[in-house]
Amino acid sequence: MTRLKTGDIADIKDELAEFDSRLVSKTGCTLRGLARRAAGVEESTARNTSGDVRVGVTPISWGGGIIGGFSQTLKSIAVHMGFDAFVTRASDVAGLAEAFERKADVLLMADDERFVAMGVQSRRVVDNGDATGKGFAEGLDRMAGGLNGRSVFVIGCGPVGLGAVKRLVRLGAMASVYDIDRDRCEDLRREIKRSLDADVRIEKDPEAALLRRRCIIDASPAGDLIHERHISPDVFISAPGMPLALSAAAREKISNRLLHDPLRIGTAVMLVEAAKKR
Ligand code: 2YJ
Repeated sequence: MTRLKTGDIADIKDELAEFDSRLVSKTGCTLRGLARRAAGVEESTARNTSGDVRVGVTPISWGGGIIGGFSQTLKSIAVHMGFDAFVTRASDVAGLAEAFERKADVLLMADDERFVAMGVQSRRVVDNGDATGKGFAEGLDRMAGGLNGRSVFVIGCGPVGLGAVKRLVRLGAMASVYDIDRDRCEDLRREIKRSLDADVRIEKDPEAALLRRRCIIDASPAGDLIHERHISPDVFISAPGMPLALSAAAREKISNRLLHDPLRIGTAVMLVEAAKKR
């Protein structure tokens, strides 16, 4: 998993309204709307439409340490979505206790290994990888005009790729996957069979798959995988992977048919899922 840097997220909190406008033009959904769809929560669910859900964000100093602006950015995403949110004054265990004492309904925190939202009442633990995968699959569905019955190529079989494939199956898409580690492909395939009784195809040749498929999710941390030759006018790419896998020329050519974001979409889906009632 890529560790975010201050520069990756520096502009997010001041540009959420602009991000929403761009997201609406690509997908027809705001961040909140996309997260609700990905999490399967009705627009009319009052608990998620009002500010009666309190989100406590706790900075964590373990490992690589606190990333400047990270917690404030998470708070601003939550506030933008209509939640009542705060960042704890203390970090780590003291901060977690503070969030609880200040009556947070959702606890949000990340170290170098995991980024989670925990629903205090629901006892749900929502992982960023799973939520990000779901959010970007949903975004691709909206951007490409529906994925039901269509083939989608997913690069990367980690938690984000798995979350994406789970959502793709629910959207009626046929998923194929590739990972440099073949065992991870097999693990993903087994898990999808076990949890959803669905089949996933494993691609052996990523270059051939990139040339053949029109709907692509890049859930890998590799970067520099997708080039100009892979971008025909009917290609749509949803790219949660950091760094972005598209070359500058590919990015230019794909124009508005690319969905990429380091933090907002995954966090939004986490918050909606963690705030769900049991
Ligand atoms: O609290 C802090 O400021 C830090 N402990 C945040 C650490 C953030 N964690 C990461 O960057 C993880 N590697 C994963 C983030 C996944 C985003 N898609």
